[in-house]
Amino acid sequence: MIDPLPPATTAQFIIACSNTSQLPEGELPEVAVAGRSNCGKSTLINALTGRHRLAHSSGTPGRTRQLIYFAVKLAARDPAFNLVDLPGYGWARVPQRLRAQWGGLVSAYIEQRQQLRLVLLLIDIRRAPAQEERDLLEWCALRQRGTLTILTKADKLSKAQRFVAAKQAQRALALSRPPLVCSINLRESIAELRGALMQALSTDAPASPSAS
Ligand SMILES: Nc1nc2c(ncn2[C@@H]2O[C@H](COP(=O)(O)OP(=O)(O)O)[C@@H](O)[C@H]2O)c(=O)[nH]1
Ligand SMILES: [Mg+2]
Repeated sequence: MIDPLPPATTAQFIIACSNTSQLPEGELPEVAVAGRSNCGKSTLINALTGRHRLAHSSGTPGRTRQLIYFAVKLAARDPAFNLVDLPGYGWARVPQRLRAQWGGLVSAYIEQRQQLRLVLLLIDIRRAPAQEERDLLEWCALRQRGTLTILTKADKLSKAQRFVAAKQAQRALALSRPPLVCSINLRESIAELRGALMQALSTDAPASPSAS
């Protein structure tokens, strides 16, 4: 058992949205969490906030097609933001097929949501990035959305294998820097992710591709 990070000052479920008219009002910046089903989205949200049951909605049918909002403030001195758990995707070429296959809700959200600051793209470290991940990154770049790619479940590989996987993902996705390598069992990787989020949120304007 690792020594956990301090739990977030605030971490609470706000709303599950089935359409854009339900998106919460207000100016809070948002960080969206994207990735295939089972890549570790909910688990990472729990680890980030130090609330072990926060995001686990398995066994709640329907939730998998909604945008799940959590209000988060990691520490007293940190900015408040909304963390948005996106439905697991199965998308293809952008933007038309993305719209059709991943659903109008997510594409409308990424395209239009003013306060969206950062899209976290999660990929299981044991899987090579696929076209769908390239498509999402390409589409976010077109929409001038900042992105951060995260390889999850790093504890499943040795340190040497993790390094190779990160290099391969960086190349496959044409990333300007290596992806963040995370595991809920590696405390320092979660601390690093917290730091990256706080840095992204400390900029005044939505991150542009050139800034990410
Ligand atoms: N070993 C390990 N398993 C993980 C990690 N993160 C997630 N998992 C497991 O991966 C599975 C899917 O995780 P979940 O968060 O439900 O994925 P989601 O569908 O993207 O929300 C669960 O069985 C988790 O326990 C990790 O860092 N290490
Ligand atoms: Mg989930």
